[in-house]
Amino acid sequence: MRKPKLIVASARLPVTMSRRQDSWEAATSTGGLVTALKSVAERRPFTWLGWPGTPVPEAEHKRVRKVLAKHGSLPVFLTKSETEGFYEGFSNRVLWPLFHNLGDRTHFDPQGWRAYKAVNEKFAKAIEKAAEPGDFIWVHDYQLARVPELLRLRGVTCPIGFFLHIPFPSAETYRSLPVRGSILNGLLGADLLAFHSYEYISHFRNACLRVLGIESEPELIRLSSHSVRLAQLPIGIDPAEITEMARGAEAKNEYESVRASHPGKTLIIGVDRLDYTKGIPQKLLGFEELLRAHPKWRNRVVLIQIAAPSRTAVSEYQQLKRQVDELVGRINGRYGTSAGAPIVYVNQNVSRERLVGLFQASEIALITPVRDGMNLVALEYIAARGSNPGSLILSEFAGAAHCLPGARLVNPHSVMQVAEALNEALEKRPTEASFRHMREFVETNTAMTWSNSFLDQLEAAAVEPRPPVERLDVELPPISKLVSKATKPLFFLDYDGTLRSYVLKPDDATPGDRVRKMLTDLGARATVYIVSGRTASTLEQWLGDLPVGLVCEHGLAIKPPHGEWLRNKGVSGPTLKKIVQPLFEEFTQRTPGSTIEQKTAALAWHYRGADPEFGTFQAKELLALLEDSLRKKPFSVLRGARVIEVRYAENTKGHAARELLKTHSDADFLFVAGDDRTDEEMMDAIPKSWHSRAVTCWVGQRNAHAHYWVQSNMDLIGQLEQLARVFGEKKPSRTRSSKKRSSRRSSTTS
Ligand code: ADQ
Repeated sequence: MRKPKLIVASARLPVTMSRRQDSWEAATSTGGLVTALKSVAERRPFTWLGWPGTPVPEAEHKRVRKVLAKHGSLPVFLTKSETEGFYEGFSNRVLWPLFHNLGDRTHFDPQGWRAYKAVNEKFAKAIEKAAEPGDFIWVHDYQLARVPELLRLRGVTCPIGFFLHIPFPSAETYRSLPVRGSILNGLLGADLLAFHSYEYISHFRNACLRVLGIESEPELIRLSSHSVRLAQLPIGIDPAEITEMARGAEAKNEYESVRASHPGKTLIIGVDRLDYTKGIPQKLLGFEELLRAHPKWRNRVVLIQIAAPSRTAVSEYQQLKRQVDELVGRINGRYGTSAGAPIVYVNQNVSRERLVGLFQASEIALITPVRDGMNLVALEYIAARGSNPGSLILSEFAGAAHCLPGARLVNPHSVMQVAEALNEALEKRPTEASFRHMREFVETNTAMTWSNSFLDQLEAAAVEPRPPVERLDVELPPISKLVSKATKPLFFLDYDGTLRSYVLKPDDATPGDRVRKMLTDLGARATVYIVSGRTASTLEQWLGDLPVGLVCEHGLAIKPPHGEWLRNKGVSGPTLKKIVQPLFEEFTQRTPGSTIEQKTAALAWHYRGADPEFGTFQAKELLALLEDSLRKKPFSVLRGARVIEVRYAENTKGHAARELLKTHSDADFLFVAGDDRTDEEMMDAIPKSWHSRAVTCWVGQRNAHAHYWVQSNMDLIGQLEQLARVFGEKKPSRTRSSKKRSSRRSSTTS
């Protein structure tokens, strides 16, 4: 039997292709992710999918594919303009600064966003092609945020995991992203979403609430289509590999050479990509302040700053390079003597072995990002020191600050704080105990445990299999066959969220011309009911002139097409008035933006217009109070999309559906569409005897209660228009509307 594989997708492959005369050569990189995934490869076969780092002419694709296959990699080929818009553009000029809380550095350009969407689509297509049932998909980082949702839309049923390597910003910052909904929805396509820290999870949950109105639990977001697990999984390194390097000649040589160049001096090390998030200018200013405020350290300390060139074609990075050059020049000019300069600045990539030697030689590591997802350098420094404690001065804005309690945390924006932390570290050697705690974290939380924990959680997500729900297409054989045989079609259609998208004020959700025309056509050829939670008077006002039946307040009353309203008699108005109304009024007063909707047999409290967080908080309190006050009373409390509704327990769409199916028992085709929990009741109420002639459809996402799904209201309307056309050509007869009503109903008008 085939062992299910893991498909890893990242913007860049760990293999870079380059052309040498007539052949293609592959250079493999040995980044942290490669190390982390090595141990996963022992567990299950895996394929790495991504861009091979260079544009490849189409005629060469086959050859490059072949070379990459030998490295277990699958290419996603991108043109130059695609990488410009997707990678350098939207990813690195919008998401990168914004997610690092540097909103003023973002440059949104619609062209870049289009390229980002198109490239994410390309990745999703390539993953879909590579995935077989039972496989696992692990998508990496902000460049591919749309991929999880796109995979779902393509009908991929494998569990999808996503890891964000960078921070998730506060909801307040995130809100400014012009395409904020699209990125969030993209990520929410995953079954497992993991971040370095709880802080980022909490920011993400807040953004979902503020931007999409989606509420969540601390580690779970329940969507109608699936649940998204939220996990905190700080990445680690491979400490054994560093210990091994420390024993090697290259690290030893570097150690000796740097110590010999600075005899008797205390060394402070800084290793960063030359990126504006890494706080290199802040670090230099803090170091300058140390030398100014504590002259005793002049000539006694050296800061070795290694800065790896990064994104060198981007103007912000060129500017940063100039700024760092100038600062280094200024400080060295001011505090340098014939005995040497206080800063050694190396603007180069340095081998990992040499870095280990430098870490061993440096008593202090100074890491001051203004924002950093995790920061691997902090972990590498601790691992390289072995049993010889070193002082770690770390920005409180790095994810690693949450995991390394022995570090001296600083606010990098405060030059005084950085200088004082340096002064303290120079005066006081780190204690064994504080260093040991950090070492323990680095040794237990390795790159390997990180990737295995991720995979464990992703495999757990697979225990709940994704329902095999297909996208609705009325031309699909199972549906077209039913339609071709049908002579008496019956439709139950929910209104809000199904035929009409949600709006801030419920009264504004009037039907447009297209919906009215579709219902007119369909109603002329089939028996159609709009099954809604709305009041009879609203439904009458909006749809009363159309040839469709109406069901109001989740089944309180039913009006057959061209007929009269027939009401369910079980209405208990006094309890609603006495108990529920005062509670709702109190909460409306306390919650600005919330409103009460008065129905005949129900009361609804809408908080869509309230502050999302406060609204949710208030709703929780109100729910608890309602539960207490309505105990043993014939009412049910319904929690909908930012609405709490109290209604008579027997008024459910499930009851209404059963009633209607009895009335129209001669129907030979049933179509039900909905989008929220009350519609699940309607779908679940369809008796088994109807299953072979019923089509159920969910709007928005897949849902286990329905056979099919559509992405939007407009998609559904298009499909219903098509059905109206087909039935128009066939001229089916209407179902018999029972003259004998159930004894539970008595005739009334609304
Ligand atoms: P990066 O932003 O790349 O990663 P970081 O975690 O610090 O940041 O990793 C950088 C790596 O590059 C380290 O392994 C470091 O040793 C190496 N490096 C830095 N300067 C170098 C130089 N001059 N020469 C050679 N090597 C150098 C993103 C996020 C981080 C997150 C990681 C992993 O921005 O916050 O920790 O992913 O999830």
